[in-house]
Amino acid sequence: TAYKRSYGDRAKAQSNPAARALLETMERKKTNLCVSVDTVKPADFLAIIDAVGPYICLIKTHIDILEDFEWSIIERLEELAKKHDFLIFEDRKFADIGNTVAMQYAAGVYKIASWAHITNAHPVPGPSIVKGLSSIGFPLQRGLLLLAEMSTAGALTKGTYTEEAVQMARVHNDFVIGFIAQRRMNGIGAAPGEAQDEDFIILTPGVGLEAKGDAMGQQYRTPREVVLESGCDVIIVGRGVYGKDLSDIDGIRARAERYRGEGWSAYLERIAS
Ligand code: BMP
Repeated sequence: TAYKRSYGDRAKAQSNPAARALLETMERKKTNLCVSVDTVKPADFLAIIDAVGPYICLIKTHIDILEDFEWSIIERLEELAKKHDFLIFEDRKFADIGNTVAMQYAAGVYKIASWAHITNAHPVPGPSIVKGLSSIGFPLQRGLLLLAEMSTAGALTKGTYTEEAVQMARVHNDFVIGFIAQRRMNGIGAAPGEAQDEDFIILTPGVGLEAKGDAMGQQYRTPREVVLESGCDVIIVGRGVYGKDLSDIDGIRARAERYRGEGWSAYLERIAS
């Protein structure tokens, strides 16, 4: 099965350019770490990205958290992505009808499709959301992740909801490259014998080495649990890396290095087993 193969091997079989580039970057830089930079001040945002850049395959943004947004932040982000060789994932969580999300993705203040290699969507509106986003993103060689599961306590993303999210992805697997989820999704809800060689990339938030959760329902598991035991591909780490003191750049760099190491050794163990 796909998750026992190397990232580099899996890259070769991907037809979506964003999926292929992500897996190739992981193999080349030997990292399955995605850092989520959830900061309010653009200066912190850019300084943290520059510090963690060498250790990551992907940076995850919530661009609408930034205060005093201006386009030069995007230009700087793109320069850092080139300098450190990583991709950009805007965690936009689109959730509206196809016609609306197409405009939200292409236009407005942030013009997400123009700079984010990857974005994500809730499957709740049904296939129209994928159609709408694909009409903008597919010609730009972008990739979409569906939120099949969430990391928070009491999340409604379970059972047939998760199964139907996977079915939706299967129908649009040129543009949908994988899932935000807590475990591997290949083959879920498929008839026996079908979907044998599908290979969805699983990106997993709710990863932390120190805490078990936060005061607002977040739940953390370790990189080892996520990558080795649950078969996920990319660990998404926010506060575990940037911590409480955003000016402690050395600490941030050291934590990124640590999570990279933990994630990568769990992966090596997985493909060797
Ligand atoms: P932290 O590691 O600091 O808990 O941050 C997790 C990040 O991942 C946040 O940006 C959050 O929006 C995102 N996220 C999540 O925590 N759980 C999900 O199920 C989906 C997410 O996108």
